Amino acid sequence: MRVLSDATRRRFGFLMGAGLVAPLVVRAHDGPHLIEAGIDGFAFVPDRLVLRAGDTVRWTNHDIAPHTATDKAGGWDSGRIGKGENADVTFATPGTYEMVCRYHPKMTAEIVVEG
Ligand SMILES: [Cu+2]
Repeated sequence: MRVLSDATRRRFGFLMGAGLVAPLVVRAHDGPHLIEAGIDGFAFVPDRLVLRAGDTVRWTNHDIAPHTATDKAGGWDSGRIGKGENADVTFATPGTYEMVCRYHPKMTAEIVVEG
């Protein structure tokens, strides 16, 4: 088991308290998972996700503005996600995907899909 420094522990505790730590990594082998993620303050939260092929990510938009979760390479797209709405994307193919919002190009994130 990895030993965390006090500073790391404090930071993690802070993030947990702020509700910002989603289940980032899904390691179980008991079938596909649904991973909840958010869009908040014109940012994908979290901005990096590691999942397994077959998993689905559900993005919920907490902003007033609409957003999208879109593969920069054009392989997949959530479509428009309005205020309070959510959209699912299922990742069948392993790889590392750079994600962007089509309406706000500064909103980026990385999706790592393990085989
Ligand atoms: Cu956006």
